[in-house]
Amino acid sequence: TYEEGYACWLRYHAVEDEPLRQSYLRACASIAMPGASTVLDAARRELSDGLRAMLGTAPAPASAEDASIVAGVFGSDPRLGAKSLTGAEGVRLDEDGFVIRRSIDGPIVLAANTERGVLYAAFRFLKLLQTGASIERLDVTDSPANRLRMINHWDNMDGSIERGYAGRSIFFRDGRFVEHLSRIRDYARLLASVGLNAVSINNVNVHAAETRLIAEDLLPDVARVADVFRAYGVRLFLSVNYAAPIELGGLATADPLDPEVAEWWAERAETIYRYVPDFGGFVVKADSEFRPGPFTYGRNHADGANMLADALAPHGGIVVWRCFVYNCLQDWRDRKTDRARAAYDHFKPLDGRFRDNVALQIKNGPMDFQVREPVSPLLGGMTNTNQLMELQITQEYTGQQRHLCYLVPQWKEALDFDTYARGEGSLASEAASGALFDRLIGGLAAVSNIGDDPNWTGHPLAQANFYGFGRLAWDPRAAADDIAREWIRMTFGGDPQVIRVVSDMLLQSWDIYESYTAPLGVGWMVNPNHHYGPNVDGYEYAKWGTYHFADRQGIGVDRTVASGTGYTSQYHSPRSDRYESLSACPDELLLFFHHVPYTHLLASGKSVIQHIYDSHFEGADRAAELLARWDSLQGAVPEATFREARERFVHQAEHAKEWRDQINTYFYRKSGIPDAHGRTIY
Ligand code: GCW
Repeated sequence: TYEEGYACWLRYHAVEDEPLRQSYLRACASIAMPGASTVLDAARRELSDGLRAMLGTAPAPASAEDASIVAGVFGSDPRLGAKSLTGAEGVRLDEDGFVIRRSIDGPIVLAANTERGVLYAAFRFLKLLQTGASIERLDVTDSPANRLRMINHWDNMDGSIERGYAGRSIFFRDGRFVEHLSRIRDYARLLASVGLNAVSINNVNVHAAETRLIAEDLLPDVARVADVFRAYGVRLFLSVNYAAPIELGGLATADPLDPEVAEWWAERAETIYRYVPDFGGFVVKADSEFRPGPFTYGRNHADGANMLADALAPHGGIVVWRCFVYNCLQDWRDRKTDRARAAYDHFKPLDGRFRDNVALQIKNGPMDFQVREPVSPLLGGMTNTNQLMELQITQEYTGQQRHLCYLVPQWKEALDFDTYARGEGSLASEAASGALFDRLIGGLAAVSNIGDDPNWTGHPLAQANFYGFGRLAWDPRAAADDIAREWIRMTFGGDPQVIRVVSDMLLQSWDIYESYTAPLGVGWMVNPNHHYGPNVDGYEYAKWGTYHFADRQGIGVDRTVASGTGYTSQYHSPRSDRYESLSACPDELLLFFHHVPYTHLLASGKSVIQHIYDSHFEGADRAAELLARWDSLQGAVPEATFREARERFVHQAEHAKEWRDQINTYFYRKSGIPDAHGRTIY
């Protein structure tokens, strides 16, 4: 049925273990929630609906003295305790943090510093029941590692979604906002349930129609949507067009240092806040892929961002300024220009010159969400500037939600990456959260993978990426396998076979996808424009400067200081030395950093060419096994979900063969070196 996939991980399966259900029922017999507000109402509704679905009965309303669950803001009832900055074991409790406590025979207490924290406590409590935990005694204290936990939509007002693979926009249709907001409300619930607290609803490529989102005629609609999100603790942001003063305001310039321009933005900000008092701020893609920006006026990106920041500052808004700035027109003969260098080259010199309410949003890798990239050296490269790490949930280069690719392990590698910015142990996740350099604003942002498909994400298992991003934005230390297992339990229930099979499939899927696509970190062997399917030379003969430089001798991009673009020097030592050295560079990134002959021996002991053949033959076989493993779950997962995923696994198995054959034949013909095992290469 429609609902099966629609509810995602909030399906609230009935608890089947009877003794457990009885113990839950006793613990959840009645509830008191002092206070009234839209956010508290949401928390109340979630608890009541969730418990009813799982236990058969919702808790009865009661007074705080008698209730078995007491939930609310610290101090709003004596049983909730006083406002507190630390929880169990001295854990810092920030504005979104919460505690869940229960001592023997006492009530269950869900308490937080803010109403939003209470909502998060409610979802966490429900999750304990969803995952079959004991709630006899509870002492949970939790606080998010990141202040900003954000989703970016690339939705256009005509209803299309740039790089969207799950239907049309849930916000816009035919140039207007959708009329009914119930789906947006359901979306807000999903965001809040994993602790996400910010959303930008329109594409960073802001075209004519979306430029008008900050105009008076559309702001009432923006406000309606913001109201829906606010009830779930989510702040709304808009992507803005840097040239809006010209295109919307009729000014002659958008020069950030022109006082008239600054005044225009200040006035715009004031107007926006009249409609949306807690408006989050602006997301800006400037001077990137033909979008306008401060470069047009000979200004730099600090000039550009600060002017907008000053307009928002009086109202508490922030500017999320993207660092995806590069020269996208590079001649193939030019071996010095390097797109990977660009973000660092542009922004590092400006470190310390951005206002406190600016955060630079940096893609996890220096190129563009490839299957495998190193971590951007800008994370941890700047010490005096707020940073956000940008991830891509939508699977632009990772199978477009037709292939299975659970991205949490990839994100974990980026988050756990040691930047060495302040010596060993300087994790990229802490550069992003702000903890590394004591910044006030920090966090994670990610490009959404949802659309109006009945199951939100097209591939039913792609919901795990949406869920996983939320979990990591809250707690970057969470483990990929734990996240997978809890998502499966909440989505499909507690069948051990389903948990085992699906978690193995998820956890291996990134590796499988990597093995049959572009090898050893070189990336980009896709069709230009739509970015799907194998096309080894798709970018090699285009002007975007994303070459792999394969010729009859070898392949790879020389990014060393010694003989290449010098990109490796953007990292701190010893990271930089490791990438610079041909022998120390990790195999999986070899072709990202070095140009080598096909006969070069990897650390694994294989030659590059034999590695390409082996990984592609194995990868295609493993893709076919995914289908067989999924088939073993027929009857154990909902029928609609089974079918939707099966269709995709059939395609993936076929498409993986196409990848295998195209890549293998290409390198066989370039190198002239046959496969050591004599397998079929066309
Ligand atoms: O990955 C590229 C995409 C573009 C996108 C751009 C960006 C929104 O192919 O579609 O534009 O990145 O991140 O700005």
